[in-house]
Amino acid sequence: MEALRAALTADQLEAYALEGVVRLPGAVPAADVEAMLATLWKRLESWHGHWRDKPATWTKPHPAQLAARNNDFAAMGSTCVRAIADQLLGAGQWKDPERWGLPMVTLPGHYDRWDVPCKWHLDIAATPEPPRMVRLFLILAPLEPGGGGTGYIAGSHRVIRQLARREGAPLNTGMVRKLLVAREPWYAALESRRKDEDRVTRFMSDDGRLDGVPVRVCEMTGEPGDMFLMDPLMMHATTPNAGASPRMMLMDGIYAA
Ligand SMILES: O=C(O)CCC(=O)C(=O)O
Repeated sequence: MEALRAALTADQLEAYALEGVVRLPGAVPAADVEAMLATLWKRLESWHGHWRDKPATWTKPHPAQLAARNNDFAAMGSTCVRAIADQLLGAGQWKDPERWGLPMVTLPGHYDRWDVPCKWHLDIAATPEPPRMVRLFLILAPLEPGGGGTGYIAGSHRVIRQLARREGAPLNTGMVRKLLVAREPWYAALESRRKDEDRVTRFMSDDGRLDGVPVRVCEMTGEPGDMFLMDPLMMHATTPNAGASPRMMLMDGIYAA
């Protein structure tokens, strides 16, 4: 099935341009996903003592340092992913990451409830023409709402581009946040730590606006093998895992050569 998929459809390209994130169901074959999940659990077990079949051992909410000096997660660069990189960056004009797949794990049992995060960031400086790259997030285990999937502000990549164009200089995360808090009430409220507000209703509904652009907070959810493509100028955040299962994802970026 996966090998038959060419690349992004016209609808997916439009969603990527407007929303800045698009989900690609089944972008990596199931057998490869299962093998990568088993490898990641081996690292959690031997490096952190978090055993797959013993939730009582899941004592750290965010086990870190799960990367290794090998290419165990090379299958993240599936046929589908390669076709998409060819489409967005040009065939023969990008190179494989040195090592595929940075693990992102959030273990359950540490948060009573899920809420919209207050602190958001960019991974690169905002410029009107950001680097030509494809940013990828792969789901390795079923990921339900509230289960710790990466949070993002759909539409924010367009806001950030506008901002960088207007300011005429590269803007790091701190500068972007400061400008948005000063100028945009929706964003100022998003970053505020007020306790008396239903943040899910306010920030995950369709009526948010930043600099004239419709925006809303979303979280990545889906099935093993689903891949999210995310614009490099997307504001994003870690979210709590208030579900019952570990959040198991891999993340990577492919750059134009
Ligand atoms: O999902 C997460 O934990 C956040 C990921 C993130 O912040 C990043 O990729 O820079």
